[in-house]
Amino acid sequence: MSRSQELYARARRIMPGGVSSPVRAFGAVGGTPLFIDKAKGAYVWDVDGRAYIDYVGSWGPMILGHSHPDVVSSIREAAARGASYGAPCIREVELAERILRRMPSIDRIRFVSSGTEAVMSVLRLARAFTGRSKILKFEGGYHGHADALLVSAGSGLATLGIPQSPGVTAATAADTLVAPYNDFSAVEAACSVHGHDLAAIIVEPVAGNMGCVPPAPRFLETLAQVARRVGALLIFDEVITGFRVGPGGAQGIFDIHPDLTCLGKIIGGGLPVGAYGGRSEIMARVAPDGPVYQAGTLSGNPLAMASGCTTLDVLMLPEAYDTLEQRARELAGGLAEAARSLDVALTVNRVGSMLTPFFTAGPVTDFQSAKTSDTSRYARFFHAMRERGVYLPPSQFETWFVSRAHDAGAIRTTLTAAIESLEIARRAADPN
Ligand code: KE4
Repeated sequence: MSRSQELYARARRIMPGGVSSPVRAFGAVGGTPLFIDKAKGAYVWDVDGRAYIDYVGSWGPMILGHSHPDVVSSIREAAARGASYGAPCIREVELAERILRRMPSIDRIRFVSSGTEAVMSVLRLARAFTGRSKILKFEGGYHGHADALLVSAGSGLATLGIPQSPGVTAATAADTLVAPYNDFSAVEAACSVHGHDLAAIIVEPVAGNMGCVPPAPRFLETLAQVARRVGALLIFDEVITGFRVGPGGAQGIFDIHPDLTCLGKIIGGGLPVGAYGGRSEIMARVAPDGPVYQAGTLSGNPLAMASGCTTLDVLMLPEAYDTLEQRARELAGGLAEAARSLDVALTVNRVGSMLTPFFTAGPVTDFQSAKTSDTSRYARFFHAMRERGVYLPPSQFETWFVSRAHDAGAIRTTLTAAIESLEIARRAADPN
């Protein structure tokens, strides 16, 4: 029995699924989750001492690679000055200034401790500001586990949501509309019927939670126009894309100014963080300036703020994004080429250093087309890559993350493993 298996058995006795977040339990790919012992650069080591090139990257935060020396020392220094004060500190002002310098749509910002907290707060704010109830989200979009967003599409084009989890009430779900991603007519349909009561449209400007799915040309501009026309707010959930796809996030590369933005992951450099921000007149409603209540014991935590400041500083060094782009392009191109040479149906979607190879002929432009992927083939590929020292997201419907630490050698090693793993995945499905 491996050490991971021992620990997993021990954890399952006292923790639901033996994990602190469901996707980590390997439910979509089978097998025993790896317990990670340490991480450095592009690599993680499991508790059995095996090394892996890591494309989970803690689901996005570790864009510099793990244990970046500057980030580690900034956390160490901050810890020596006290882990948490429950009072304002200079680092939260410094991180706020860094973010606002790079995201001009954000006039004012509030820190919280997770992406979920950022999204649930921003929805309350949007409803308070507009005096309306309905929210429009997109099928396959994930915005954390706040009740209002654990809502699936009903049947039909743009429908009133249905609860995606027990414990989410029908009444809550009824205020959430769900439309297919990249579906202009569905957005128009939803807004023509519900526009008068629509508080906000919330979107991942590059979807990451159905796997990586880019916005169709003019999709984001259309959302901005429709929101403005019906008097709703446009919310970009940039928890993944914020400082991932470029120095100004998705709103920078697509040149769209949402009314409100949610951030997380990278702005904490791996420590617990979230943030929401936007136009002054909207943010002025947030307590204690305004009546919209939102609070948090560890919001603006000095360690997370220090880690975020250093992460953004290193990330903004010249050619940082060029290198990320080059490595991710090499990886995506190499995967597509390997699949072509082996006659494996594979569609590789990529925006910057986030990408997903879908085991389908494609194209993959929304959740329904993503779901045409052969998930059992992905599972076989996942384990073949794991056996060859490459650690991938344990689900077809997640995004791979390339970091600054993934050098040319790591990409080459990954592609060598991928050629063998694609063949294994293909053969296992077509034994003859
Ligand atoms: P957290 O509450 O997990 O910090 O953030 C929620 C969230 C909000 N918005 C977007 C676009 C997100 O991707 C997330 C969280 N992403 C998942 C990965 N698909 C976190 C991993 C997990 O749930 O364990």
